[in-house]
Amino acid sequence: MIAEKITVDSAIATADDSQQVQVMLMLDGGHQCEMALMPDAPLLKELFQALTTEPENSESKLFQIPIEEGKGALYFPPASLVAIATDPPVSPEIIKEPQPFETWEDIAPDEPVHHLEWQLNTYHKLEKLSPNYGKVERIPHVSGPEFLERFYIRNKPVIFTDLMDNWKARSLWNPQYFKDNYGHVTVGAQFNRESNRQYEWYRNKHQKMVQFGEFVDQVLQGGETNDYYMGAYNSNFSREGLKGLLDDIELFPEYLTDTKDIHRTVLWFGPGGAITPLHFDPLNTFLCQVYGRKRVRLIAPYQKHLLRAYGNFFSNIDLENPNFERYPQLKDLDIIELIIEPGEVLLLPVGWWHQVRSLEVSISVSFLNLAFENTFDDL
Ligand SMILES: O=C(O)CCC(=O)C(=O)O
Repeated sequence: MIAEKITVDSAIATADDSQQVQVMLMLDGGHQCEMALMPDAPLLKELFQALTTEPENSESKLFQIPIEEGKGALYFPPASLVAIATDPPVSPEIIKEPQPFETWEDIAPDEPVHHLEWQLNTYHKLEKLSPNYGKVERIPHVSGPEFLERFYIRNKPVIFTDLMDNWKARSLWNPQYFKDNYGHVTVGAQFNRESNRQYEWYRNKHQKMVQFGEFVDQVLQGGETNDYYMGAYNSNFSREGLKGLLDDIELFPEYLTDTKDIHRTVLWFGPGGAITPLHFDPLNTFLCQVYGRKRVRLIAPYQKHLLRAYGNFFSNIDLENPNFERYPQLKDLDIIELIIEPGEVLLLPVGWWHQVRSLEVSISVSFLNLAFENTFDDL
């Protein structure tokens, strides 16, 4: 093909000649086309864009450039532009290929939060395909790495049946033992819980100090009730007078940090009928059942949006009496119900909702000092 030079109608540039840039376009087949443009002319940007776009990504458009004082026009597709020469050189800003994601953020709104719910429901649906869905395994202890792999990192509850076999507490602890050996010690417990459904949220109002012996009498004589409980936040393992109780429990060397941590170990003691309302913990914990049995109702974290959560960790839903009329979404809730027996240890994985009822007078210990990463983002 014969090389041809076309001079373009400079009417497309502005009148201020001194600022104009002389632009020479080299086209396929040796054609050249010369024109004068302002350095910030949109056409100049588009030409550079055509030059830097891969042919397969270039739009199916034609450049149309007036020639011969507007009597004619030169048409060419972006892909036929081979090079651009300018005098003087133009700023790199004009040459820079546009970054699609810089502009995408401006035009795409944030995803509505209900899209997260779609994702959570999808995980739930997939999990339900498993024949083991909703079952919590009961197993003898496994090595630390196996526990990590099979349960901890998978955020999967499990019950260990033999972890407490070497605990003196298993044979020693009962209400009478507490009274006989620690009855004189002042301990923390919650009272008057039946006057207020949100007794965990308003826990400070209900927390009182009492002689351990008096509390034992109340538990033994009061029958089934949720009115008083030595539950969360009692700090009783930190009390000097109760230090002896720590000698009766053992750490799980493969799963827990290697010293007894009085600030991250909790003593639970109360009558049948004591209820810890529905909540989740922002870390993994072990609930170790020493005496009596507890019913635990569990809800997987991906059902959180059904639970009317408040105060970061709590829910207004009572899993023992779900109010389907008021909260119709509860029909989609899958409640995993299990009973932990004396000597069993339940891993309550981070984020799992749980509501716990003591089925009879009950004593438990929970550990928060797991040996694996157990600190997560603040809520
Ligand atoms: O045993 C209980 O009453 C509740 C235990 C519990 O909720 C927990 O350890 O987080």
